[in-house]
Amino acid sequence: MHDNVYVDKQRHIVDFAFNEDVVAVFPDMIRRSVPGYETIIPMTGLIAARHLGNEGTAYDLGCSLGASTLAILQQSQASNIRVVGVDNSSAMIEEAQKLIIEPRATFQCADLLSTSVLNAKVVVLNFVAQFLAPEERLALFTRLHEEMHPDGLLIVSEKVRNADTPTQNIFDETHLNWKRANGYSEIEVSQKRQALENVMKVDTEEMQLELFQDAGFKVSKQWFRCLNWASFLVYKRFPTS
Ligand code: GEK
Repeated sequence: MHDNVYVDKQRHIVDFAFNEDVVAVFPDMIRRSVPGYETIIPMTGLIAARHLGNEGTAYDLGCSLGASTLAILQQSQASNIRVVGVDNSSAMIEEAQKLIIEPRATFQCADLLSTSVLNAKVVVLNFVAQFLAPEERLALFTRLHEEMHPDGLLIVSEKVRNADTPTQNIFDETHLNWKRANGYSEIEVSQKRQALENVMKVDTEEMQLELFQDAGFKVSKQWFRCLNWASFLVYKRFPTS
């Protein structure tokens, strides 16, 4: 279904929320708004499936409709793996449960800030930490580090910003042009931007890497970047192969 959430001029732009209106158009919205989404999701599946091997649990925190959950399951033949999708939007979880009917998948409607990932080999946070308050992020990553399997791998994708203004302006403007090229009108672009302003606080790439290190993770590698969208592989211990 085509994303038309911000087509009509709205008198007050309410803060962006993952409600029924957004759920209905979500795959179209995210594909046309997040550069690299269509690379990051299948790669998440490949990387996570490789890391899980024959058994183990992966959590897909902030799973929305379960795109990463599905990508992992599609890339693994192992019957002893489990993927748990977690989202605090009941509209998202209800739809994900309808879309992904697979014995290895379960979904929970819960706040990821209070969801245990005990012994998880893989935890995916694709475009979700950016919606958390900045002061909550270190505590979250520290707890994930404590709870995960000793061989745990985090896959974190985020919107980032540049510390230097010229680069930030070039990337920002190119992103807006990309959205226009993807069919969004001026009014859609500006209303969505206003709606996201209060709910999305983004860090620089350097701040992201520092956050993972401060939380206790040994190795963080950025494996993808397109304009201001980046994805990181974050290891609890040094990977050996
Ligand atoms: C994808 N990962 O398709 N607890 C649980 N869920 C949350 C929380 C929270 N505290 N805060 C936000 N969410 C997905 C895309 S979308 C990204 C993730 C975007 C959920 C929120 O309900 C929404 O479904 C998701 O995080 C963010 O790869 O829309 O830009």
